[in-house]
Amino acid sequence: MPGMLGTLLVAGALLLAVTAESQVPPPNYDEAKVPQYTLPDPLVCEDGTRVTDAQTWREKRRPELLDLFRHHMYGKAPGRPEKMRFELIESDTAALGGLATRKQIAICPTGSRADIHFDLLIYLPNDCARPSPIFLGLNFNGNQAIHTDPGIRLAESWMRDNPDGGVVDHRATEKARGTEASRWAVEMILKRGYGVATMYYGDIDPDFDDGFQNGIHPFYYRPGQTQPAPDEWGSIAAWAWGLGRALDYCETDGDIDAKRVAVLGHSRLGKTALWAGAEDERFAMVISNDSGCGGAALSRRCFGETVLRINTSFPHWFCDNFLQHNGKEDELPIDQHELIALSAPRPVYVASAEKDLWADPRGEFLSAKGADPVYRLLGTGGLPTDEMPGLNHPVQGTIGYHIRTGEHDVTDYDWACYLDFADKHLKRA
Ligand code: GTR
Repeated sequence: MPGMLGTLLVAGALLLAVTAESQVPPPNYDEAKVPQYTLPDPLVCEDGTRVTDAQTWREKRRPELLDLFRHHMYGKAPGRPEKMRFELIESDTAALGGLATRKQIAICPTGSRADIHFDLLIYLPNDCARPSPIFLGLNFNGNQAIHTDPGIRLAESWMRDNPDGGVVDHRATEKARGTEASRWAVEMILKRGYGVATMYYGDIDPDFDDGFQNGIHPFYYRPGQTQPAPDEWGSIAAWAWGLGRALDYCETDGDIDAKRVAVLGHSRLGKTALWAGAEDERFAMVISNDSGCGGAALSRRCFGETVLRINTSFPHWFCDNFLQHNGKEDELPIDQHELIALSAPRPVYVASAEKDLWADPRGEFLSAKGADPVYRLLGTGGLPTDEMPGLNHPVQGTIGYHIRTGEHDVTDYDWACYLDFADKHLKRA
């Protein structure tokens, strides 16, 4: 009987999900149908006062904006765990034919590897002075997916089944090596003098809606609590929190310059990188690759993916309070240009792709531009263009932006731009 009941419940939930999906209006891709909107001014406080100096930004407006994003969108996350431990699992000073030193670390936030652990994979260039500046980002398919290097440990956590991609019974197999390699220009990065570090996002919180019973969340429930409160962390905030823990590790590794870590991510992990950069000011640079709705793109444009759409497909990404904003983008007290502004005055890069209309490239550009006044107030200069640049014409001030030809993806072109941007701003000491 319980089996039957379970089946009925699952069928019921599926039916509800299908019904909810069918109630979402089709996406708008017509510029003429973008609604009239007024963006909230990042330099006007909630009490109506205008921010005219850096100190008021730092002490009043920035904390206020951060709290608004926590409360309405991503949810608040805990701080650095007291009992956290790092275990060096493996290292090789002659990885990738001698080009790099590889390290694999288990980050154990509770102190016990058996509870939960995040596997951090690091490559550092051998041919350069240490400590190395690095790019840090989460991956979609396990560390073994970012390169064919047989020394990379297979991911151990749950993954969406994909027999063609080497994921069987929700676990990575040998066949899963290198399946995401085109998105990680490892050799190019190393040859330019940077290290690269990555973790599987599913190590932190598996990417499906299970009411937050797996992943990191349950370790933080108060007695009797069974899921995060409406203003507490969803999955994006948890993934961003995991990036902060990887940075904690970097601070302990003398081969890495923890003051020169660029956090980056693609798509949902680009949303995550932006939020990580907002929450954790130790990140020296922030890069959003095709992050779209809930990332760099302005919500109020309702172009491509909308708040209702994203909350319907991915109810676990944001905190529950965000569901109240379905279809009411114009009532949000924030918009995504203010998320980008939370990285100020640190360099931030927003990248779009021509065919990635779902992520609203123009909305991503306008959002980067919308952060510009905050950068100017802080004296760093912002995005040095008023017009959206042409295809494959990156603009790089302290805010960088490009739209490249092609699809929703991370390409070598994107990496070349990020490396140029890093050369400008994260120059090796
Ligand atoms: C899509 C989602 C986007 C983006 C993308 C991804 O399905 O609608 O917001 O995050 O997934 O992460 O690949």
